[in-house]
Amino acid sequence: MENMTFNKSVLSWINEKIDLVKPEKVVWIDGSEEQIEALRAEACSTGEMIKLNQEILPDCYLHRTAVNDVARVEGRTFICAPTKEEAGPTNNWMDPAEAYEMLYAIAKDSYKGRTMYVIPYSMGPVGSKFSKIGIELTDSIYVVLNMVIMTRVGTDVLKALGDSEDWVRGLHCKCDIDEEKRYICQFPQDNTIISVNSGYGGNVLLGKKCFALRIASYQGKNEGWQAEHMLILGLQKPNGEIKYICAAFPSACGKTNLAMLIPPEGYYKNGYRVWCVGDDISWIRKGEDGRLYAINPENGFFGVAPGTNEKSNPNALASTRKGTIFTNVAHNLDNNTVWWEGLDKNPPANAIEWKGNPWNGQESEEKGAHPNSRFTAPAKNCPCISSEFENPNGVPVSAIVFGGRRAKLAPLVYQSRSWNHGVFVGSIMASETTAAAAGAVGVVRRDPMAMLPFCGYNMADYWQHWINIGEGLDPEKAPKIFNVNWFRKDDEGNFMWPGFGDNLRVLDWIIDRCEGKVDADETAIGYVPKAEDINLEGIEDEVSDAQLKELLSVDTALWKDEVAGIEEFYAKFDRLPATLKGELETLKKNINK
Ligand code: GTP
Ligand code: SPV
Ligand code: MN
Repeated sequence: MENMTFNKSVLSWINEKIDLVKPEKVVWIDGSEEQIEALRAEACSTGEMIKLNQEILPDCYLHRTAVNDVARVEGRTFICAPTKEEAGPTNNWMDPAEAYEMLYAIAKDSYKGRTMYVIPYSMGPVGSKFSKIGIELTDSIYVVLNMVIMTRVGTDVLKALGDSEDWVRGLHCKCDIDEEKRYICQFPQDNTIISVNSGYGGNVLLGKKCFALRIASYQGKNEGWQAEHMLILGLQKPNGEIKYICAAFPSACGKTNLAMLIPPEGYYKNGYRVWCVGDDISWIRKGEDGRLYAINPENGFFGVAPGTNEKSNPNALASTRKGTIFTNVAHNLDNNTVWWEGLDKNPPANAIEWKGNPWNGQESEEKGAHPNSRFTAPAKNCPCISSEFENPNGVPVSAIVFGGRRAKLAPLVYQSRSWNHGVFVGSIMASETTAAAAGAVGVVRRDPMAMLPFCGYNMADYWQHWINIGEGLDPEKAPKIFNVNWFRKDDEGNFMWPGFGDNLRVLDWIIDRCEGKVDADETAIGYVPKAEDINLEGIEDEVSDAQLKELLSVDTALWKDEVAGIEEFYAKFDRLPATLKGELETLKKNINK
C-alpha cells in the first residue's frame, strides 16, 4: 500500500518501527467508510468482533478482551522522563534509554504474520489551534475501529500535519497479552508512547489517556495551556443563556453521567437543559478576551457500561444504539444483543458472559458484564451533544468543579475562596478506587485533580502550573472553583444524595454563585450553600431538610484527621509550591479555630 504522506519525520519513524516489529504488510488508515467496513468484516471473520443484531443495534459490535486485560494498569504505567525527579513522586519512572531497550526487545518481530495499521489521528477538530496530531501504529483491528470512533482519523489529518515534526509517536504491540510483560510507557520529552502486551481501552487507544492527558499535560506546561481529566457541559438556563462547566472526577466517578444529565422534571419544564461538550478530557487555554476556553479533544465516548440505563443516563444509552463497540459486556444469544448489570432487571437467560462462558443470568456470583466493561460510541450519537462540540475555539469556562467518592467528610458542594485556594482544593482531592484500574476497589486514596494516574510530569510542578495559569487571569474572568461529592453515605451505607439528574440542583447553585446571585456560609473549608438555596422541589421525600443539612455540614473532627492525611501526602513533594503550603496552614488554622 502506498504511503499517505511525504512527511519525512513520519516516514522515517514508521520505517524504523517496521524494521523492528516486522509486519507482513502495512495498511494506512484513510478514514474511508469502505476501508472501515472491510476491517469490521475481517475482525468478525476471525472472531475478534461479533456483529450484533443489525435491526436493534445497527453497526454495533461486541468484543471480549483477554480475561487478564480488562482495565488500565497503573503499576505498569511509566513516565520515562530524563530524571526521576521530572516524573515526580506519584509516577512510576524508568530511565528513557533503559525503557526503549526493554520495550524494543519485547516489540522485536512481534508483528510477524500480522498487519501494521498506521492511524493518523487528530485530538481536537482538525485545524483548531487547540488540536494536536498523533500517529498510532497497531496490530489490532479493534484498536483501529475504536480510534476511528474516539478521534478524527484519516487523510485530512496528514494534510493538516504537512511537513511538521510536531506530532505524537505511538507504537502499540499486542504481543501475547502477557501481563508480566505489559508496559504502558510515555516519553514526554520525545512525544512518544509505547504500549505492549495489552488490548484494553486506556492502555491501547493511545490518543486517550496516554496522549491527551500524560503527553499533553507536559506539552501544556511548556506551551501555557492545560490538559485535564474533565468533562465539559453547557448548562442552559430558562433565559436561554448557556454557562459552561468543566468537572474533574476520578475514573468511574460520574463524569459521563454528569456531562449528559437530564434535568429533573420541574427544572426541565422551566427550560433548563444540559448540553454535552465532552465526558472525559478537556484541553483548556486562555482566549483573546482573557477568559479560559475548553475543547474536548475526543470524538466519542469510552463509557462505563454497568449502571447505564434508561433512567440513570438515557442520553448515554441512546448514544450506544448505533455505530458502537461494546467491550466485555454480556452477549444475549436470544436476540444477538448486549446486556450489563444495571441495564434493566431482566438479565438474559441464554447468554455468554464477558469471559466467553455460557451464562443463564441467574448465578449471583458470576457477573454478565465486567464492572469496567465499556461502550465506544460516536459523540454525534448523543441526543444532548452541544452545538459547540466542533467549535475550534472551544467554549468559555465559568466554573471548574472537582469531586470524588467520599462516603464521609466532603460536603455535597463547597466553593473555594480564590483561584489558589481552588488549586489547593483540587490538590487535596481523595476518592475511593474503582474498577477502571486493576487493583483493589473502594480504597480511599489521594487523587489530585483526578490526575494521579494521568499527569505526565512532577505533580508539584503541575500544581505550580495551575497557579501560574491563575496568575495570568483577571480574577473577574477566572472560572470559580468548586468541590462536589455525590457519594456521601449514611451510617447504614446508603447514598444520602439521589445524584444523577438531581445533581443539576447543585450545578444551578454553582452557576448562581458564579453570577453573584446567591449568598453562602463561609466555613473552615470554603463557602457552603445555605440549605434553603438548594432547591429540593420534587425530592422532598428522598432528601429531608435534616439530611440536606447533614450533607452540607463540615465535620471539624473528621477534617482534623484529613489535615494529617494531607500533610503526609504533601511531604512526598520536594517541590511543593509555597502557595499550597500556605493554603494548608490556613486550613489548619480554620479547623482549629
Ligand atoms: P471514566 O470513564 O472511567 O473516566 O468514568 P466517569 O467519571 O465518566 O464515570 P461514569 O459517569 O461512567 O460513572 C461511573 C459510575 O458511577 C457508574 O456506575 C454510575 O452509575 C455511578 N454514578 C455516576 N453519577 C452518580 C451519582 O450522581 N450518584 C451515584 N450514587 N452514582 C453515580
Ligand atoms: C478512565 O479510566 O478514566 C477511563 C477509561 O476513562 S480508560 O480509557 O481505560 O482510561
Ligand atoms: Mn476517564
